[in-house]
Amino acid sequence: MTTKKPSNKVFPITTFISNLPTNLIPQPSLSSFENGPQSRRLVIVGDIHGMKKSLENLLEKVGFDKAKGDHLILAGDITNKGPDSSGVVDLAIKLGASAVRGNHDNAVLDAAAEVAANGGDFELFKNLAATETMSENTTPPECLEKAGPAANIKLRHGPTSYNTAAQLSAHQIEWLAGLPLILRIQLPEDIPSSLGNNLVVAHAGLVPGVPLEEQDPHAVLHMRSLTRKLGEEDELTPDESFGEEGWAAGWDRWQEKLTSRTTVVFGHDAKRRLQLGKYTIGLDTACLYGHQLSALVISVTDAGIEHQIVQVDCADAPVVPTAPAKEDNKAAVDK
Ligand SMILES: [Mn+2]
Repeated sequence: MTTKKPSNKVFPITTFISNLPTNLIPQPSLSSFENGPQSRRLVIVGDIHGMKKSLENLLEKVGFDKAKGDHLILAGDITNKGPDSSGVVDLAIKLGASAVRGNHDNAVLDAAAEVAANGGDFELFKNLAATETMSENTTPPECLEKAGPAANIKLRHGPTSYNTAAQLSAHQIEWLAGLPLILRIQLPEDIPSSLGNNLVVAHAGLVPGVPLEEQDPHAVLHMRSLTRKLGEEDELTPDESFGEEGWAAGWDRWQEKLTSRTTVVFGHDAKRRLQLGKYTIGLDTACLYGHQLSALVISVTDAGIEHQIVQVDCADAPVVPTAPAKEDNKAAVDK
């Protein structure tokens, strides 16, 4: 068995980009009068990572009410690492939430598929992955000695992803697998908007100047910064490292050059916490590590489209952060 893991893999994509259905998009009160509730809001929540109590507290603080037409959108990394991924997915399904896939959701899906393709024994994979992280002097669990040929499996993930995958039901896995990587939201036009009219949700980021359809799926799940190709001023490549500035700064500069501008709502960058750019809103405020869980709440009034940030303190048992460099080497897929 080797400890070297294959490079990051994107679990098969059923939908790369989806459009939020028109009936879920907040409309000015006059036009929505005949079509349904007038107080529709979009509530977009950053990286939850199975922190269910924090999510419940945030929805309570927002006054989230599905019956009044509020719609929940999750910006990816809904699952993994935290205490109750299954409970969070259950709640998302119950509330009819929309969401995009995060790199951790992707890892959980891939781990589930890997276990299923190799006999379906989650306990074995959890133990194998845990053994990889043990010191050389540690005796492997008895079940591994009995595993025989199965112990030659080259693991694609760390123990956390197998643990989470084992907790999710087939229905929950199916829901996660069906999530798009990019969610496009066309806000009402011809009314003032604090966000513009084109809104996109993507977990990690997008490369400026590249059409949504041509974005690299791996980068959409993992990127944090942009690298400029030497001598090619407009050629930017996505990078997973934090870089001197986040990709969002480059996105904001690019939008200034355009007539039709797009605001991106994203997560993934817990280190930079809340990011309020001109055309970028970063919502990963490190709830997993004991900080805050954040929501972007978009409402439409007669005055136009307005948005605000609502936050709660972490209400779940936090996870101790690992040093990024060390984690990079250990389990590239699970960052
Ligand atoms: Mn992430």
